[in-house]
Amino acid sequence: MKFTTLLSFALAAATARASTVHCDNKQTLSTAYVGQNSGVRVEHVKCSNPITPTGDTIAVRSVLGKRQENVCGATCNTNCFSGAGGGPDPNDCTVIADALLYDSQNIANVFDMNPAQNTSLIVMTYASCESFIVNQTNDTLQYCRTDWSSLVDYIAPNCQATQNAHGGNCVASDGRWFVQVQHS
Ligand SMILES: *[C@@H]1O[C@H](CO)[C@@H](O)[C@H](O)[C@H]1NC(C)=O
Ligand SMILES: *[C@@H]1O[C@H](CO)[C@@H](O)[C@H](O)[C@H]1NC(C)=O
Ligand SMILES: CC(=O)N[C@H]1CO[C@H](CO)[C@@H](O)[C@@H]1O
Repeated sequence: MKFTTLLSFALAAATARASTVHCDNKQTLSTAYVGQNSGVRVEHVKCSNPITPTGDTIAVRSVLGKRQENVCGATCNTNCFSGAGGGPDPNDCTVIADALLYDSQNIANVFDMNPAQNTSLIVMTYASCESFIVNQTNDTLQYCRTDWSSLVDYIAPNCQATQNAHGGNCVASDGRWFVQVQHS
């Protein structure tokens, strides 16, 4: 997949961020259970503050004239959160990745992150693992479950204790979205 080489390259370079994401006035607007055994929780969450990659100061971008855009396959840069301990069990993350693949075949591969529908922050949780995706623009972005699945499968084992890490993220090269994997 397109981002794989870029991920490997970026992983070596950046490994110095904490994993805490701050959500003010958290509202969970919907909850569903997905995957083959319906064991993975999916929530649409609303925070009153924008969710940005931790320790990152990437400016939020707005591309004029694009109210809706499919960003499947877009490149992103991986950062591991440094320090061993307190990260998710990669085996639990695999269950999330598998649920995303299952849903890609049984619901749809493409999904919307639509600010107007409160779907700009989607959180998936299974046991010790949580992965979320954030739309950092005011426009609707569409992303592919197969890509999200690949990112979870990549970040979880490559940003674990044996790498002196406890989860990580992948920030879109254009700064418009990011995916994070962390302890639930
Ligand atoms: C979005 O969330 C707000 C609560 O923060 C709610 O008032 C509004 O109806 C929601 N919109 C949709 C389309 O669900
Ligand atoms: C997004 O919308 C909010 C609320 O309408 C606004 O405050 C903010 O400046 C907008 N951000 C961008 C990048 O357009
Ligand atoms: C969940 C989240 O962080 N949504 C953000 C999407 O991007 C807009 C524009 O920057 C923010 O206002 C939202 O908070």
